[in-house]
Amino acid sequence: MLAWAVLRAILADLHLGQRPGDSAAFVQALEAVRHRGAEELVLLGDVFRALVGFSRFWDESVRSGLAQLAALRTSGIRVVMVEGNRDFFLDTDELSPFCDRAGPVHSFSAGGRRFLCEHGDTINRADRRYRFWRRLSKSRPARLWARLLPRRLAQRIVHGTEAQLARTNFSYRRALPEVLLEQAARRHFRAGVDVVLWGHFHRSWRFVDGQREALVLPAWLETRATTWVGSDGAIRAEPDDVGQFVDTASRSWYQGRESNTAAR
Ligand SMILES: [Mn+2]
Repeated sequence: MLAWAVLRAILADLHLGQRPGDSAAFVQALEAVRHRGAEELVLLGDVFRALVGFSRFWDESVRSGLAQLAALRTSGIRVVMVEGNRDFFLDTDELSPFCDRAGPVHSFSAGGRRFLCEHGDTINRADRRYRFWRRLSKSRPARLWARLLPRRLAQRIVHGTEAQLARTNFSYRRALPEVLLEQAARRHFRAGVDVVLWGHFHRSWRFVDGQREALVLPAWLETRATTWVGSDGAIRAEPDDVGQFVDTASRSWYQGRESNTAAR
């Protein structure tokens, strides 16, 4: 890592609050982000079991995770949230102390390469149940309900949301939709993107086309992996046994890990 200047740290699918000890591990991960001198932290979606932009929905794990992000910002590091399927209405004023920007897509360039970050939950277009649920849950009426509902009811709905997610996403948790991922990657490549970064699927995958590449990053939830992007545009994962991003053939780091029990 000598002489390799880190610009960005990327964490995907943390699901904070889902596993014991994850809060302490998150603090450590952010400590590493500071220590490496990253300028920006990109959260590639699904930071918590669910994150709604209105504070009435926030439980203790959300509040403590957000406090960590606020502290990171205080130390001068930008925090970007890419919206996942567990994230709703991230553009509220209530969330603004905790991130510099939030949205469905984030892009940047490094070392002359153009990067595009998306969560990846819309890649499987065939999953109509999920697409319906997504449209409904992120709609204007849903937003209005979220603002007006009594707190306890609101929190019950968030917990119900998790159960709903477990059902709707089931149809594509068995295998990565590799053909759809490749198609989506090629669309982005044609639009001038050099590197596409996705989360959501929880395991590593890579597609290379000449100088361009698309990566599915492993879930932090299961691997505690941080992905680093350097000033030269190179990408590295740590710990590196979760998938070597650099100088490997495209198929070699498909992990084939299965986890049918947890909702993505
Ligand atoms: Mn997801």
